[in-house]
Amino acid sequence: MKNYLLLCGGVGGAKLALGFKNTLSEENLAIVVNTGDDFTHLNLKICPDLDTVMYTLSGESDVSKGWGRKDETWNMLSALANMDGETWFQLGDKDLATHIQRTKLIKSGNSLSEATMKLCHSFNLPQYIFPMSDEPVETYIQTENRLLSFQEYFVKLKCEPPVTDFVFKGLDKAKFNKDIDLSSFDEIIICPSNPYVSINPMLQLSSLQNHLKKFPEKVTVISPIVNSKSLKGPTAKMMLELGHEISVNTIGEFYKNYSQRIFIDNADKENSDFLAGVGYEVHHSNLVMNNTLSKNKLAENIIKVLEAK
Ligand code: FO1
Repeated sequence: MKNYLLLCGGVGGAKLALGFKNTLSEENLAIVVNTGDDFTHLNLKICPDLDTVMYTLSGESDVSKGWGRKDETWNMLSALANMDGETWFQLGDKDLATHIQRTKLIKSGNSLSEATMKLCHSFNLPQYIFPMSDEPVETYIQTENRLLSFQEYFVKLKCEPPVTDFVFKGLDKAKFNKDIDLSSFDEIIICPSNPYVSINPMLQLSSLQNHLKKFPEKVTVISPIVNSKSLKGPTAKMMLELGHEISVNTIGEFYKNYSQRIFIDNADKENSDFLAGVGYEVHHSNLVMNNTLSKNKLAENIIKVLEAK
């Protein structure tokens, strides 16, 4: 069996990561997760994408929301609301424990990678979830009037302001996770996550970017756009605001310097010729993952193609 590295954002990427987890043995899998959405809120270090992947892989996620924990209670949040506290970013009681523990681990000298490993251990997960970097990279959304921090844009303003650009702060000091030896992976999968705010922060880290550009034959993109719609979140809305067509063609153009293989949904077959013209080997599958079976099936289809290479 080959070794697989997944590059993953939050909700959409986590679904495919679960399919890979259910299909591969743990020594063949590593998942590098976006940390550009991380922020400090109520003095707590919050890493939404790491949490989403950790909860999803451990069977602890709230599947209907995509983020947060299942069987959650909200006592802290309603007590905070009664005090006119800050409640726009919803923290459930069980989820809060994760942020308290992570903040404590980091304040007592652990790196984000070490804190992630310890948290994953408490969810009975092996060590295959890694933050993209131990140094902070912060994603900002440029809108017509203001530069918004990511969570302010995403949660507080519900992705409403039109986007004109993205800014990633901290890149001068940030390095790709040193625990990941890129040369040890046979295949690299770009999960169906938002290319602009979930995958692009990682691509800005030079050692990862250089590796993908050097070995694009090892890199497979899974489209987050299906039938001219985002599988999840604001990808399609952002595409439109940036002046691009909402289509798998735009995904293909975005990753063309990093990858030579793309999986698109059966509904987008008519775009295959365009993508082949851009230089991709094009594969078709059902990319809509609305239950465990479809998550596993997609992972199996991708692995089957890549094992046969
Ligand atoms: N997303 C929301 O839309 N509203 C929330 O109140 C919210 C709270 C939250 C708390 C912890 C956590 O780990 C994630 C949370 N998310 C929330 C999701 C998250 O902010 C976004 O889905 C990602 O940043 C985008 O990938």
